[in-house]
Amino acid sequence: MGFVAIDRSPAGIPQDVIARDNARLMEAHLADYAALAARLERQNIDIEDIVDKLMTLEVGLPSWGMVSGGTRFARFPLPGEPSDVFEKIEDCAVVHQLSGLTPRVSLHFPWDKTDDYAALRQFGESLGMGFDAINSNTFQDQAGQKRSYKFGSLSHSQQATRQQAIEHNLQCIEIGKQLGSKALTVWIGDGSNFPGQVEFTDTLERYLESLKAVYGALPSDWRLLIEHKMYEPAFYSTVIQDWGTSILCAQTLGPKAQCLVDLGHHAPNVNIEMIVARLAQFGKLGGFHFNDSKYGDDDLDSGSVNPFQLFLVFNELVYADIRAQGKFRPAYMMDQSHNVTDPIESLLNSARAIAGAYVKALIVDRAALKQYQADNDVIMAHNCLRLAFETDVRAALAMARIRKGGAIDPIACYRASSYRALKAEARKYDPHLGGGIV
Ligand code: LRH
Ligand code: MN
Repeated sequence: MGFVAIDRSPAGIPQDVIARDNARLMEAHLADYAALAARLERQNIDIEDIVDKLMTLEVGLPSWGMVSGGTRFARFPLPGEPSDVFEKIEDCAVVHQLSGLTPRVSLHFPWDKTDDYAALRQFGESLGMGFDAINSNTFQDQAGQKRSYKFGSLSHSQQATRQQAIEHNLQCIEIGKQLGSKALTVWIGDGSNFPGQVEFTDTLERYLESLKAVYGALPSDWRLLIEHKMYEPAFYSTVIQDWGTSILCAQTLGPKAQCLVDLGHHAPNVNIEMIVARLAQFGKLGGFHFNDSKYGDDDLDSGSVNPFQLFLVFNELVYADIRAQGKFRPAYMMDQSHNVTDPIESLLNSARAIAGAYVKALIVDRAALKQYQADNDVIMAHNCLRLAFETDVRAALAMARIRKGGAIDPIACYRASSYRALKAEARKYDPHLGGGIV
């Protein structure tokens, strides 16, 4: 059975809308680009090198972020939001079309369950979209599920429940193979709310025994990404609570197991960029869930609260890539919850923030930085980073978008297309549709 396209409104943004909006902004853009080129040239940096490198940056989109997110208090659906995985991929294609940065979507199962994955893959490819890491879900009970995950999943005290969770992860790998994905992300909510509720060591041993079975089923060219999180839904202990536990598990499992860093999964003020450096140093940095937060796992737009931290993370990633002679390829993905914005606009903004952090990290004068660090010239070493962070690189980001057929001003172009309004007319609107998080 072929894929079921349920609405006939245009897929994507009409090219003439993009061309018209770019024409409106082109003269000012070229002036800004020339000014930035001259500024970087004074630092012996060729802006064309920077744009070429930026053209290789790819960030995966979270399928679950394509609908309005919510909290335990409420979710406020957006008219015209996707109602199934096909419509989610359509909207992902719009983000990629305008940003040029997001050619893959990361699916979550069973939230994105459908009955023909070959058709889904074909549909995605017809819109220029591929499939990033697959996310399993053993933190919710599905209708008709035999054994509950209330007291855990891969680390549950009872073998039968662990086996159920293992089989779900094996099914996710099978789906991923059909979609051309190359990684499985395993985040579990397993933990406890009371001292004494679980025995820490036994619980982690059960988790490792379960994950060994999942690891054993991975195709040779796949990665298993272990995602740590300090708390929630468990509020006293969490089985994979921090990067230390995650790297020990990844080292125990084998070379295909690596750690995924979700920026929101750490206590406030934790030095996440140093965690990134550590995981990269030991060859276990497999991927990211980019977002931002002020308090807990707020899943806010990347770079919207602490853009300097995002820059410092990319500063470590650029350095790790230099140390790896350019062969350092963690899976960059976003994991955000868009509770009060149009998800497409938030993802366009976030893709731009991520690209901006990367470009600013690329223009750090590393030779000067290394010398100032060797000389313990603290201020000059710090200012090497500050100078790069304070450089307005937006013209370089816009040039990369133009060269990928995207928009100089993605948000303005998206609004000029009336895409969401057209989708609100065309798509069925079900305010009770759960985006997954709620
Ligand atoms: C857990 C998490 C995980 C996903 C979920 C949607 O907080 O970050 O990556 O499975 O959000
Ligand atoms: Mn995450």
